[in-house]
Parts: sequence; C-alpha cells; structure tokens
Amino acid sequence: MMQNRDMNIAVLTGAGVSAASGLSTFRDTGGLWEQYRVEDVATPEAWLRNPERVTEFYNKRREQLEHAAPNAAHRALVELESKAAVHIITQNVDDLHQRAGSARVLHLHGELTWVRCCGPEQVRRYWGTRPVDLLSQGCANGHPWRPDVVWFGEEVPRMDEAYPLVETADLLLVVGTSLQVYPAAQLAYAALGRIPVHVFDPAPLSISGRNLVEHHRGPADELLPCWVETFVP
Ligand code: BV8
Repeated sequence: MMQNRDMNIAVLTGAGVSAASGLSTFRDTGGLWEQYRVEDVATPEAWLRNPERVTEFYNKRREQLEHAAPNAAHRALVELESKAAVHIITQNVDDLHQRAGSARVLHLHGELTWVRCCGPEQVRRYWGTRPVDLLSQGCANGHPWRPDVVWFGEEVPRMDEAYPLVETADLLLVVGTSLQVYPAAQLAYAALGRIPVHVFDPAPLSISGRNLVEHHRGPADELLPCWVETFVP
C-alpha cells in the first residue's frame, strides 16, 4: 500500500464542481452558453468589437462569485490532502478551490479575480470580485483592464505545467467537466489506460474508453465527500 507521501492524485475540475455553490455551468440547461454567444463574450474578437459587453459579462460573474462559497466537493478535495499529494488542475476561473483551502491549484483558463492590461507590458493586478468600470479604470499607462482569463482562440500556456502533473499522477479524478474544451480535455485522455480515472458527474460519460473509467454518477458535492472518506491510498 502506498504511503501518503508517495501517492499523487491529479484532479481535473470544471464548472460542475462549483454548481452547488450557485455558479452557472456553461453547457447544462440554462447554462452560460444558453444565455450568451461565446463569440460575443469569450473571444479576443469579441473584446475588440465590444469591450463593454465582454466587461459586463465578467462583471456579472464577479458578482455571482461575490455571493458564492465553496461547497462540500471543494472541501472534500481539501480533506483528500490528508491522504495523498493532491494537485488540482481547474478549468474554472472562480477562486473556490483556494477559498476552500486547497494547497495546489493550477488555473488553466485564468482567474476571474485578476485583471490584466491590454498594453504591451500586460500588467496583471489582483482585482477581487468588484466590477470593472472600463470608462474610468485602467492600468497606470492608460490601457483598459481585460479579464485575466484564456478566451477561445487564445493559447493555454499553463498546459505545459498541467501535463506533468497528470503524467506523474497515480490516480486522476475528473470532477464536473463535460470535457468539451481543448486542450484541457486532453489531460483526461493522457491518463486513460495508464492510471485509474474516476469521474464524478451526473451526466452520462462523455469520455471514450468507458471501461477504463469508474463513473460516480451524481452531484460531486454529494458523492465526492463519501469517496474521500472511504479512500485508502
Ligand atoms: C486554443 C474562459 C489554440 C474563461 C474558457 C480541438 C478540438 C476541438 C476544438 C478545439 C481543439 N483545440 C482548440 C479548439 C478550440 C477551442 C475549443 O476547445 N472549442 C470547443 C468548445 C469545441 N479551444 C480553444 O480555443 C482554446 N485555445 O486551443 O488555442 C492556440 C494555440 C497556439 C496559439 C494560439 C491559439 C482555449 C480554451 C479556453 C476557453 N476559455 N473559459 C471563462 O469565461 O470561464 S473555456 C470554458 O469551458 C470554461 O473555462 C469552462 O471551465 C470550460 C469547460 O467547460 P466545463 O467546465 O466542462 O463546463 P460545462 O458546462 O461544459 O460542463 C459542466 C459539467 O459539469 C457537465 O458535465 C455537467 O454534467 C457537470 N455537472 C453539473 N452539475 C454538477 C456536475 N458535475 C458534478 N457535480 C455537479 N453538481
């Protein structure tokens, strides 16, 4: 049996892990992509075309986040750290994993609570969940603040850090993601067949290689705490 210090667990999370905290997912019924077109609010072209509309979209999510708290799924992943070395790789831009107390959180797609300027220096600044006012706020050089997130069509630079975390993992948990977005989804496939993969999601499995996956079908805030409690490294 592996000792705590030997067991590496990688956890790939998506919007579903924050659903019980009241944050909208993207592709579920009533999700964000039913309310907005990706092309209008989550691409560099959308920003150039209508920065006010993009800023409003992210200000609404900042406001949602202001009133959200970590749920039992986030807390279970913190509890898991007493049994193994846990590395969270999240597609989410919320800060609920950090607020729950997770020690190692890698944000593949950036963070809602940070902004960066559009100037060549790409100054980054912690912003929290207060709204950005494009008209009156910008960096010291006068460039507007954009959300410090990865939009569709933009490179995902932190994949270089994420792959080794999966490649050196002894176990992968996939929690609350439809695995529709690349290259993030590749991380799940990089583990298939090499290490055990556990999926926590109420939806049918979207990952091929079903026989290589254990599907815990249901809400992560209900199933993950039980799994962590009974998990023996
Ligand atoms: C890039 C921004 C190249 C911040 C996001 C290969 C194949 C196909 C397409 C592509 C490909 N390679 C690239 C693409 C294009 C594109 C892409 O993947 N398109 C898809 C949609 C077809 N990818 C890109 O553009 C990426 N960039 O490849 O650049 C490049 C290279 C070099 C130089 C220049 C360019 C960039 C992708 C990042 C986009 N930004 N977010 C923000 O606004 O949030 S992605 C967005 O989707 C979020 O980050 C989100 O996290 C992510 C994934 O969604 P999910 O988290 O999975 O959420 P979803 O709603 O889909 O699913 C929720 C799940 O939870 C469901 O399964 C549901 O059942 C479950 N659930 C619900 N409740 C619960 C639950 N589970 C558990 N418990 C519950 N209670």
